Formats: sequence, C-alpha cells, structure tokens
Amino acid sequence: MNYKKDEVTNLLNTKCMNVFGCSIDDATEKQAYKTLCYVVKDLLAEKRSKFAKQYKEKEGKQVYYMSMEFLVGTSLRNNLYNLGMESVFKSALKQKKIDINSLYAMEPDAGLGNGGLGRLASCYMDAMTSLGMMGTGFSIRYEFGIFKQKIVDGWQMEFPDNWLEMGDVWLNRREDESFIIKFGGTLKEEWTDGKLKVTHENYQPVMAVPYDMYISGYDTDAVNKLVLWSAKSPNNLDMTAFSRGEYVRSLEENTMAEVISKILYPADDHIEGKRLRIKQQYLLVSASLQSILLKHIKKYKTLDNLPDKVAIHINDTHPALCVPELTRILIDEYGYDWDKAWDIVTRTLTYTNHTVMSEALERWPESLFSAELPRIYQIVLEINRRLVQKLNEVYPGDIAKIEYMSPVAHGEVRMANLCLAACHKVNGVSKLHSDILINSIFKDYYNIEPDKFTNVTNGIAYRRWLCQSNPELASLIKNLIGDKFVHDATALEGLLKYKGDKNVLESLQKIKLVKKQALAKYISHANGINVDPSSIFDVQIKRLHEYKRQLLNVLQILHMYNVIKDNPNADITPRTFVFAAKASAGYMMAKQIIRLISAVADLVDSDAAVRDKIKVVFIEDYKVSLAEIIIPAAEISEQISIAGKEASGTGNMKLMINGAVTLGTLDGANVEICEQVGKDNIFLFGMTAPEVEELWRKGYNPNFFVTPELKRVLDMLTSGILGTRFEDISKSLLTNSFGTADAYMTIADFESYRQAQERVGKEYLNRDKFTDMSLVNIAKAGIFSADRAVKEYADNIWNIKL
Ligand code: GPQ
Repeated sequence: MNYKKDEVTNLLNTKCMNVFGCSIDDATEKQAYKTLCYVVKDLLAEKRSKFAKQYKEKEGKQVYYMSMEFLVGTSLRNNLYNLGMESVFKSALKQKKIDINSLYAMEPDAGLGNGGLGRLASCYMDAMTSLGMMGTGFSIRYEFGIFKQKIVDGWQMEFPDNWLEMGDVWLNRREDESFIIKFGGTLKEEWTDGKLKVTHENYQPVMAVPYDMYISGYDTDAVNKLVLWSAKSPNNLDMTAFSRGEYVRSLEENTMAEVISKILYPADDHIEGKRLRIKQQYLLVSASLQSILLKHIKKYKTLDNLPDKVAIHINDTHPALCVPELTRILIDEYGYDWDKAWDIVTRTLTYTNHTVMSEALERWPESLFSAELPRIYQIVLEINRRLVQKLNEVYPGDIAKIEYMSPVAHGEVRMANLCLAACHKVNGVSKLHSDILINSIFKDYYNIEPDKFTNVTNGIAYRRWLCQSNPELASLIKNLIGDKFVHDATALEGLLKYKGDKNVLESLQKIKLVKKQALAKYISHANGINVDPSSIFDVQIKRLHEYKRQLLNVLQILHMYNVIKDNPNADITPRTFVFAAKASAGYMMAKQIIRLISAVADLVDSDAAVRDKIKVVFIEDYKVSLAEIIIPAAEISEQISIAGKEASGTGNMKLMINGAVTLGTLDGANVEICEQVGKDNIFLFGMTAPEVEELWRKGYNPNFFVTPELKRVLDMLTSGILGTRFEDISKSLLTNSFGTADAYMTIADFESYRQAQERVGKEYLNRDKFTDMSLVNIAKAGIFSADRAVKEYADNIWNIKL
C-alpha cells in the first residue's frame, strides 16, 4: 500500500486519540504498541473489504481450512512486511522517538498450537493469501495457548500463557454471528409420511462466538481471515435456572460452557482422550460448518453446488467430526436425504494425515462419544453400517480386514477411518510418509480407491523464515540474483553459480557470524552463559519426543566429553549444542530428557578441560518468535528421528533456507532435502525406514549394538557423575522386557551418528567447503516453499484454479 510518512503519522495520531485520548507523542509504550496494531488492522480491514467484494462477484471456489491449531506467532512485523509498509512506519515512529523494534518486542506470540502441525497451518494461510486465493482458517480462540516453559533446576515447569492481554489487538469479535452448539441430551425419533425425523432434546447449548484475525499475504490484493471460536454460555440458560432459584448452578453451567475454549491441549503427536477435548473439536466443527453453510445458502440459495464452490479441509483427524456433522446439518436442517447428503459430503471434504504413530491416531470410546454427541454418534453408526455393507462386497467374509477399516469397532470410534471413508482426497506430508500410508496403515483403503491418495510435501512461509528473520541474508541474495526469489522461491537456485566464489562465501560467513552473535547475546541474557560465536552452532529445536531422539544427541555429547577427558588435546572442533523443546506436560520421559540435557550442560560447563571445546545450552520456552532468532544462527540442523516416524518435519526446511546443513536420517522430508542438495551437501547417517522395519521383524535387542564407547556413555547415566541418576532413561534404553527396550532404536543408530558427527567436526574446518555446502542448501530450498505446497493442494486436492 502506498502511504507517505505524514499520512502514517496522521493515522497513528487519530487512532491514538480515539482509543486512548492522547496523541501518539504522549502515549505510553503499551499504548503506542496497541495504536500501531490497530492502525495496521484498519489497513487490512480496508483491503479485505475490497478483496471480498471482488471475490463475491467472481463466484470462485474457496477453501476452508479446519485445524485445532494455528501457531501464528507474532503478526505485527509480518503484516507490515507483507503490506510493504515496514519502512514508512519505522520512520514515522522514529520521528516520534519510538523505536519500532521495541514495539515488535511487546507482541506476545499467538501460540494457538503445539508444533509442526499448527505452524504448517499458519504457513499455509500465508501462502493461500500470497497466491490471491480466498481461504479461511477455522480454529479455537484458546484463552491460554501453549504453556510458557521455564526450566527450574533442570526440570520443565509450565505456566499459563495469557496471550490475549496484548494479543487481542488483532481480533474482531462478531457476537452477532454466533451459533448454538448442542452437547449431550436425548433423541426423539418420529416417523411422518414414511420419513424419519430426529429431534435432539434436553441438550446443553453452548454459544460459539467468532473472532476474526486478518491474514496478510505478500504483494497481493488478498486479505484472508482466521476465524477463532470462543465458547460462551447462552444467556437464556442462566435466566431459566436463575429464575428457578438455582443461582449457583446457573453460574456453574456458565463456567462449564466457557471452559471449552479455555486452553489448548499441549499434547503433540499424541492423543488425550478427554471429554473436554471432544467438546472443543465439536465446537470448532459445528460452528464452522453452520457458518459456511449459512453463507453459502445466502449467496447461492441452494447447497446442491457446495462441492463446486467450497473445499473443506480437515487438518489431521482433530476436525474429523466434519464428516458426521456436515451430514447431520444437510439432513436435519436442510432436509436432504441420506444419499444426496452423503454425495455432497464426500465431494466437499479432504483430509491430510500428519503421522503414522499409533498413539496419535485418534479414537474415542463409544460410550463417551455417544453421551456427548448422541445425534452425531447415530450418524457415525449409519456411515459405518453402509461402509461395512460395501466392504463386504469387496472383501467378502474378510472380517479382520473389514474391522480394521471400520470407523466403529471394538467399542471405539476411529477418526482416521471416518476420514478415509468420507473424504475424496487424502494426503501425506512427504513422499516417504505418503508411501508409508499407502503401503502400510491405509493400504486396504488404497487398494479399493487408489486415486484418492496423493502426496503434498510440506512447505514453509519462507518470506517469514528467511526475508523477515534474516534480512541480512535476504539482502545479500538480492544483491547477487535480484529479488525474483521473494515471489518465486525456486529462483534461489540462481545462487548456485556462486559456488566456490570466495567473495560470496566470505559474505555468507560474515552474515552467519552476525546472526550467531545475536543468538549468543540472547543466550547470555536468557541463560547467563557465554557461548563462542566462532564455534559450530549445532541446533536441535523441536518438540521433545522420544522418536525425535534428542537423547541420541545428548549421548553423543557425553561421548565427546569422554574423548576430551581422555585426551585434552584431542582434535575437536569447538561446538555449541543448542536445544530448545517443550515437552507435553504429562510426558514424564520427555521431561526427564530435558533434565538430562541440563545435567549434561552443567557437567560440561563445570569442567575446565571441556568447557572451551563444547558447550550445551537449553534455551527455554521454544516458540515461533524464538525460532526466528535461533534458525538464522544455525550451522548444523539436527533432524535425527528414527526413520519412518517423522512424517515430514518443517524445521528442517527453515534451517536449510538459512544455510544450515542437515545432519539427519533418511526420514520425512529429509529424503527430499537429500534429493535436492545431493549426498555431498548433507550429513546422512542411520538406518533407512525399510532397515528399521527389517530389524523389528528380526527382533531387536539393543544390547547387541552397544559398543565400548557407548557402554561408557550409558554407564554415566546412572553412575552419579551427572548429579542425578537417570535410571528411567537407562532402563528405557536397555531393559528388554517384552521387547520394548529402546523403542526408537537410539542404540542401533548411535555408532553411525557418532561417525557422522566426527565428519561434521572435520569438514567444518575447511570453512570455504563448508560454506559451499551451506550455499547449496540455500539455493536448493526453494521447492520447500509453502507457495508450492498450496498450489499443489489447489491443483490436486481442492480442485481450485489459480
Ligand atoms: N505433527 Cl499428528 C504435529 O506437529 N502434531 C501432531 O499432532 C501430528 C503431527 C507434525 C509431524 O510430526 C511433522 O513431521 C510434520 O512436519 C508436521 O506435523 C506438519 O505436517
């Protein structure tokens, strides 16, 4: 948008006067921050209204992206960048003696997600908008997002994240557009004129109130919306109870209703079968679908053409209730018969799977499901009945197979099967992951409907992760190859011609040093530790999960410690190991691993012979805005999950585009990163997914893989040298009860990892060669852009012409 400095100053003054009754000159810092956000929000609103009008006239198809998580992070800088107005605002504020960076620093992260899945949803909103698509995100306005993490004596402590205090500036409440959601109750069935009518009675109504957040895109006319539902008790409920003299109960029910959108469940890649969680899911699904259908009917006067005008995307199974809820609304509220309703449902819905781990595949006890959602349960049973009938024709008599594929079996409702039965497209999130889906867990569905399955490898909003968080690197790239890459990430390949160019390599090294210094400053402030910016910055930043194998990293550090202790003059390239990770609050093993990382950090630091060679830092409270500081400083990107378990990974892509070289297994999107950069520009180690499978089949006993070096390291876990004795961790690795020891094959991959780490240390010494690797990684990262991924969704899944 084109505004002059004086016009911006006027906007700020007027807004500040209207909201706070003072000019921007007299505003407190908090008032200045809010004023700035309100002004930016107004600009987005203006753009949005033009965009929506254009779109309405075009009658194009649009996407609704349903997700229980959107890890938005901060919005202010991103919005200004996208509007192309960062510098004009910066100078207008500067004139008022306000540093825009200090206002940026006041913005809390909107942490409405746990990790990769939620961040992906936000990256896709950015890309849809940048591509000019009409896309709306739907989620929940959690009053408390992902918890704040503090490390106290090495242990993770969780604190509530009250983000709304400063973060609500971006939200527009639209109370008038609320919907009633019905929980519990009973069903009354009546036959009239040969037609069954089901009435839902005695339910507890909860009101879903929408809050809009504008989503900007780069250099585009589009502005999209993320709609966040908040649960509220409908007032009439209080009044009836109140008038019966049940004052306390009425207030109790108030809080019961409002508790639904109170807090984000902090479990990642793992289900928690809690009653409140299914209520959250139904609130999201029912409110969103009611609003989509109402809007559609207003515009087209019919729902018959819903699949032509609307794609509704289910982001993992968390919003899988879309399947029965859309069926219900069409039948109960719009009078469709089953076949017609089901036809619309199946042609409208699509589904992405994000994991193959069985503990993350959602299933609900039938008893809980039917009590909370009686009508939905009834519809699920009918979907199941019809499906089983059909499967019986395809696989006559194969009871085991049919049971495996059923949405309802063994007293449970299985959400993935519900999606597979209903959605017309299903995708995994990397080539390897999508292959595993069709060859293993979803094989039986694939065999009957192969065309339903496809792959879309994940992508990232690289303008945030490169241009905004590493402007130094972005500007070097611009000087070398022009600015085409800001629109089209594949243009980064132009950098390849600078391979081996001394000047360019030196510039890259300088920029990396600047970013490492900035991170060192953050660490010194946050952890009180001084790290050496000339050491290798080796980072593993992601959720803490056993399958991601932070433990493998720590064991290797202990091994390096031993090497240095044995020979203080050993040829070890100085290294700073950076960890950042939140553990799900109830995940004890993950918390112990954090405790272990801290203990190893202390051990290393307390030893004069070691401390100058290796440093271990655990940075607390990992979140989007912290990732934006760590990633540009990274040189080694640890992507070391056991092969076959990490569906894709997206941190790997963010690190790569900032010039970090991957040290990883052939898992998830690492496989495609390797394809892009070639084996010489990545440090690979470990078993492949088929090798892992094969070893399980043969029978895995970790004890056979323990080398003398590793034995020494494992003994340290329990010897007392670390202060605490880590008996549980040691047992989880070694005690082979019922074949469950070392479930993530940390021990089997240790030796190969150790050797890869040795190579990293050696190759880093040849700075130009290493920087060349880094350059190739930047140049080849373009394919991992969210723009590319969203285009593939539009083409292959949503059937939207761009
Ligand atoms: N992922 Cl099922 C999550 O972050 N949370 C989840 O609950 C599930 C998956 C991740 C997955 O582990 C990563 O490999 C992916 O890159 C990411 O989703 C986005 O697809």
